[in-house]
Amino acid sequence: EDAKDWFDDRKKLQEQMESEPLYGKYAGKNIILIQAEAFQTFVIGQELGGQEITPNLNRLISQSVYFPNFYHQTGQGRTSDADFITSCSLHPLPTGSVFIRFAGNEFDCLPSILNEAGYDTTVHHAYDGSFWNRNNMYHNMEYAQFYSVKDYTIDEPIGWSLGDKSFFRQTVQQIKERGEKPFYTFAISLSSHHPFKLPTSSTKFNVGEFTGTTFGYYLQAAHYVDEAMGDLIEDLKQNGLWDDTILMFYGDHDNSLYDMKPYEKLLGRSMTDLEKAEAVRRVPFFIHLPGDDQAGTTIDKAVGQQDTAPTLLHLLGIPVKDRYMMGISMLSKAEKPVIFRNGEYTDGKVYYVPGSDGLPEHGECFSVPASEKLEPAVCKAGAEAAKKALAVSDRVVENDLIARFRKDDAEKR
Ligand code: GP9
Repeated sequence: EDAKDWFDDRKKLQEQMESEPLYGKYAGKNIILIQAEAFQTFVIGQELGGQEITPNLNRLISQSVYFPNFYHQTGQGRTSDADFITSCSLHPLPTGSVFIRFAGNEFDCLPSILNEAGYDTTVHHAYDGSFWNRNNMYHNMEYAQFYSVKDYTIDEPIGWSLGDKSFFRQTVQQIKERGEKPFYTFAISLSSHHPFKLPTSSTKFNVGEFTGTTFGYYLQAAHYVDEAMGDLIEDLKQNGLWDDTILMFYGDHDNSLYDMKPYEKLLGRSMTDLEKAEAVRRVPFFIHLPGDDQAGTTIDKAVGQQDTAPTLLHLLGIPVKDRYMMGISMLSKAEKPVIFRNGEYTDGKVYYVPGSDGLPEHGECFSVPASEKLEPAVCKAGAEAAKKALAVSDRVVENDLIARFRKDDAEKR
């Protein structure tokens, strides 16, 4: 009942989008959602030796709606957590991955919602279908089809399997071969996976003083992913799929490089305590709308992966308040903090980092963006609300409460 009350309260924020601009404006449009491996925000708009690291993404962002304060919210389940948070709008678990531990439970995830709305829903990832228990979880999420490594020709071997350039090219062909319905395509890239080192034939990007370092390999991998994205856009245009498609892009989690010195070297300045705390949380997110609608719009509010599904439903005109999702539309005027698995949170005005004992009075509270240390009391109520939201999510996931909520809802009708 306590968890149900939490959701009832959240619904008040979620329903605001229904009377806001853009609600339902893109109903029936195709959707491509790209989850980019270990792709962090600091490479966006950044130059190295006079060259842009991500020229294609920079251009695309200028034609899109961009969220510079978007954060990943993953835990130990890494890529699978990003997928779960984004598609199902809940928190990951304190230990392990929902995909592995609770793949049989009921959730309100995008594929089943979009199936009901008449979409053809597919997920594409050129790796072993059993990794992260994807075969089972995707079946439960009700994707119409999961294209795994066995559905791809390995004609560009990179890292764990197939290079992103070929992966995107073959994914476009797979979409084309499907029927007439509007499509929802979720594509998970892989080439920028740790340890990032690409074959020399795949990258000519000169990383100067970072040459031969893991950080340098990361920059080269990010540049390669950017080229793959540039090729994907061209391919979609050539195949007549660009004009009627909403394209969304986000980074799944950090790159596991936690020494801040190379970041400071790249930026050419020292980073504030806040920037250091946030560095591993910031991943890019943008939405390209058909016809370059809303091009150049920047929305500054603090948002996270959990808000992605509600944002997409906002554009399609599908209410969120009838579902059990924790996020709210990023396009809505409604606001709420972004909560991280370790109890950190930010609402765009403060950024809170818990102490080792988890007590708010022992945590650190920063002003955003000035990075001034505030009295812990300023963040106390937010820290407690964050703890509560995480506990509600855990209770829901671990006890299959959405199944129970739905049963109760049906009985009341
Ligand atoms: C492999 C890919 C990597 O299929 O999803 O997952 P990660 O190791 O980044 O969690």
